[in-house]
Amino acid sequence: MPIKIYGDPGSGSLRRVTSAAAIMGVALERVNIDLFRGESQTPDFLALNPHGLSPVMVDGDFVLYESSAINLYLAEKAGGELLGASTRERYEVLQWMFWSGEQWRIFATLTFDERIGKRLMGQPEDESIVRLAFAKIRAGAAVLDAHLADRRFVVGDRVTLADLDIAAPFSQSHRTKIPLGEFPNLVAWQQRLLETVPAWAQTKREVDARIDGALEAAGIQL
Ligand SMILES: N[C@@H](CCC(=O)N[C@@H](CS)C(=O)NCC(=O)O)C(=O)O
Repeated sequence: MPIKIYGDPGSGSLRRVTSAAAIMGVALERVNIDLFRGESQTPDFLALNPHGLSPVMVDGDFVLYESSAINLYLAEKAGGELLGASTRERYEVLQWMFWSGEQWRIFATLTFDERIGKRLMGQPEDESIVRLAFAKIRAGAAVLDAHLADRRFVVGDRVTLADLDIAAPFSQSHRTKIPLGEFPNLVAWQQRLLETVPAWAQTKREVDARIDGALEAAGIQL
């Protein structure tokens, strides 16, 4: 039975999972959840994830949410080096994944909710939230930029789950205008990911088509 993954193609969190699965050659059966139509709030979906957030993975009778946990599950199942090539690298990958979840991605999500989500609902953005998020993003980006000054990838010499978790906020950055362009090593690393990891470039096209389509349908120009 194929592993099912529920999510919206515009979601950066789903992108982390679909990219990792494609890199590892894990086949996924996609189940589309239209977040703009509230499909993550239906009783059926809430039975899978009571937080009403996607993606959710279903493998037989095993249900798992949180993209990073799903990616760890798939990486352990598939083998390969997305979790790092050695024990030490594995802990470095985990360090960056936890950092991304707690200190980084959340501020990109806040910015998306304020700048895009609220606009789609006809509400004004709260500038104080955007200011706070930008300050946090700049602080994290400065450290990342220094880390990437002499590295091609976040850990080791090839793409790992750490890169996917940390790069995901770039999915919306040209729409939300988070200040990542101030950090040249970050920009170069993102470009390197797009050029050397075909799955990452493919999922970017998917996210862009979905979000740009939704904005166009709502008559919103950013
Ligand atoms: N930490 C969660 C974040 C999941 C998340 O924020 N998902 C968003 C899409 S990227 C969502 O489902 N939003 C629906 C909502 O807020 O109602 C993960 O990594 O899976």
